Amino acid sequence: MSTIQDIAQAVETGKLKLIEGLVTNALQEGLEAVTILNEGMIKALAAVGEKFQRSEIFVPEMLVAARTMKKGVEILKPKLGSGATTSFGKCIIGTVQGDLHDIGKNLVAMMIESAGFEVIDLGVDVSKDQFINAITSNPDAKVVALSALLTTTMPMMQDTARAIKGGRFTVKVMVGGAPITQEFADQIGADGYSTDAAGAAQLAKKLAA
Ligand code: B1M
Repeated sequence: MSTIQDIAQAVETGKLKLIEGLVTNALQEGLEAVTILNEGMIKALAAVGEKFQRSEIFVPEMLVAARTMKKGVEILKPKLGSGATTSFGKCIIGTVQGDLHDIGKNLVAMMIESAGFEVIDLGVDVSKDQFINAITSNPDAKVVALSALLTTTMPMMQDTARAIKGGRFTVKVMVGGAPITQEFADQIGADGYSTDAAGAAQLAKKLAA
């Protein structure tokens, strides 16, 4: 029997080979995908971050934990979407320049897609100019979603949001990521902020309406 604790332990210790079986078993046993994600995986990565902060582990361990989580999310993906059929248009998403974290951004992209958007994912380390080029190439895009996980990349989020808002674009800008707050979002002129992926999908729909 796979428990949430087994899954959390596998993510925390980077047991890449075990995660697929553990998540598959947990789903077969009736555990909800969203519970596995929130209680098993996201909490485990938070614990990894705390260990890193205390210098109990280092970047390679953090990386293997991230890969293990990504593998687990692949298995959960078909179960996490809402299967919405309404079309809300295009959403451009990316992690801002200098920032390589993409697990949260990918979850946000997945939830936004399943809420009924066509998602254009620019990936990680996306410069202000790359965002502007994507908006120029997709003038019908409704929302641009910027993610940042590092306090050091918050200024880049600010530059990007301000460049978009300062251009002649109708697209709405939403922001999120662990260090981002509503106050910061207001300060940089973003149209919206969400703390998590499910909230981000709701927000994107509201902004696109
Ligand atoms: Co990094 N890292 N990391 N890391 N890493 C953090 C963020 C850190 C908090 C760890 C710590 O010290 N406790 C710390 C940042 C400290 C700070 O800035 N104050 C940190 C550091 C320091 C670093 C390096 C600088 C380490 C080094 O090299 N010395 C380096 C930077 C590299 C770079 O980006 N240039 C680095 C590297 C890495 C790895 C590559 C090893 C790996 C990332 C792998 C990957 O993403 N492919 C990694 C990891 C895994 C983490 C932690 C452990 C986990 C991040 C994660 O994926 N969480 C993280 C610690 C932590 O977060 N507690 C840490 C799970 C994910 C689901 O949550 O991304 O927060 P999150 O997304 C959430 C919400 O934030 C929100 O929704 C998501 C789901 O609910 N959200 C949005 C995210 N984007 C949103 C956008 C929205 C709305 C909501 O709208 C647009």
